[in-house]
Amino acid sequence: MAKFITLEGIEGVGKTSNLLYIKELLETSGHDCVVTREPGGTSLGEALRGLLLSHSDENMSPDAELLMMFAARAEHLSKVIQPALTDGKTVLCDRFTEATYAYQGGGRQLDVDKISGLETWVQGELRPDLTIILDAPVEIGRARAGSRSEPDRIEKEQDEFFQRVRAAYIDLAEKNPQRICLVDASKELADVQQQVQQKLVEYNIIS
Ligand code: Z5A
Repeated sequence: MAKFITLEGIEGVGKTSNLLYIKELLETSGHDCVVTREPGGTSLGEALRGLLLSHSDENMSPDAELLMMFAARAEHLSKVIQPALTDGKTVLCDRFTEATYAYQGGGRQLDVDKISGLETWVQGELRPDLTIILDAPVEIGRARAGSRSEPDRIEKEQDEFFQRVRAAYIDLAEKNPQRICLVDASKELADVQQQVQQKLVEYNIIS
């Protein structure tokens, strides 16, 4: 029964809004769920998240950013994700390695081989059973995220950065259809949730 499910997309597409809905669907189908997030999910991971998303304008080298994402992930896998899966629980994670391919690979234009090397080192064979990418045009995501709060270090990037992030997500879904799917998140929330439910059925996560 244990499944590893991740939710992805550019900022403001509705990950937070859909996470609880997915948890409810999973629990109704008998999954015992652990909900977590990246970067974060452990005390070290949350401390790294604070550094990664600080409101500072100080530059961080793209390699340092990449390595910190994977440092947080190594801790998260060892302390939370692997133990939960071993215990038969379903892990529902707000972002995971596909975010690294999209943001550090697409957005920062880092060499994808660096990312896949770290992925293999830190995760071994482990990949999510299903990754749902909530996809919407950058203008929609940014408008929804809007004036919610002061933008963090990554949210301060220009639209072109997020266009590359979105394109990288679409590319991941096209290349890995067996475990990564897109949902049209530009629609109303009820419509998005219906699409999400259909994907969970299609990928045999719920019946
Ligand atoms: N990051 C990275 O670079 N590399 C990595 O490897 C990892 C992460 C793991 C983490 O931010 C940052 O870390 C992220 C990528 C980077 N940086 N950026 N940008 P995060 O995931 O914690 O936060 P976020 O991406 O900025 O998410 P968000 O802004 O909180 O957005 P969201 O959770 O997707 O959206 P929401 O809060 O559910 O919805 C936003 C608003 O839209 C809200 O008012 C909703 O009520 C509304 N909404 C939601 N859905 C709809 C629909 N369908 N219609 C209308 N309105 C809607």
